[in-house]
Amino acid sequence: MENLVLYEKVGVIGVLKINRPKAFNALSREVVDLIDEKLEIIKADEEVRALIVTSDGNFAAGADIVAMVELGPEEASKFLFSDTFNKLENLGIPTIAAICGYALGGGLELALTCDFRIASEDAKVGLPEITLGIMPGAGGTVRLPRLIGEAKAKEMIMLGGQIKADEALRIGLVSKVVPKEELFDEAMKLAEKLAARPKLALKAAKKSINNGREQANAIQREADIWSGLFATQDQKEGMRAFVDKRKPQYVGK
Ligand code: DAK
Repeated sequence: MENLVLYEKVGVIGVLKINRPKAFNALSREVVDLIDEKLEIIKADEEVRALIVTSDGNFAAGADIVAMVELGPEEASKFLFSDTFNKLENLGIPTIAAICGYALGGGLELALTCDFRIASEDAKVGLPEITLGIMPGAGGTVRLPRLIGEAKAKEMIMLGGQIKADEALRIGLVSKVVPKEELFDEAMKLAEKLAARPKLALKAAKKSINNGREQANAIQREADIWSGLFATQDQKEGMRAFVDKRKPQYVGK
């Protein structure tokens, strides 16, 4: 069977790779569970001093729409992503998302849980959930406005468009843009720099910055609002239209 999530250590740097290229690395339940398993391994490994989260080709085109289409609100609320995303956000070591190609929906939300984001020139990022009749539900409405400001976040979330790497850099969504072939080396360079800093001070600084957010309730409330949308006809229509490769016809119900 295909290994959907790869993990290796390069010296003291952990490298976590999503490996579902045929579906543009869409995050199925299985992919998220495997990420969670790897995070537990990383948490328990005192040797790992920084983590790079990346993929080849496309970072991740969001949660698996095919798996979500027919979910009802209760099932949607059990479709847990946030526990894993919160685990990544609160990892005691620095984390870097190295983004190439598409980072959309849950894919961008995954990158938002990392401490740093570096993009390749071909990266396109966005939260297109609104175009599917839903909204971001794995931290996007909470983490994105904090990072880039409410007005720009509302534009991205409420219009659902994609932005290119240079625009992502301009608005502070990523901290660096490099040619695609240099992306991994650039992430590695940053990881090694961070790994050379004193680990207890680094962990404390990260914890203190994250503590200032007090966002746990907001993330849970977001998930509740998100799963409520699975009772609407528009969610079914939006996701069915994606699967059928046609334009959705929304009715506002
Ligand atoms: N899910 C499933 N399959 C996907 C996918 C996705 N998100 N994105 C792409 N694919 C699949 C396509 O169906 C297609 O498969 P085949 O037809 O070849 O079998 C293949 O990948 C290539 O896609 P396209 O043929 O569409 O390729 P294009 O180059 O034309 O377009 C694209 C690439 C990435 C722009 C397009 O595929 C696209 O728009 N994808 C959907 C992007 C999207 O809407 N993402 C947001 C999904 S919603 C939560 C849990 C999760 C979430 C929130 C909360 N809780 C538990 C609270 C997250 C939700 C989302 O992420």
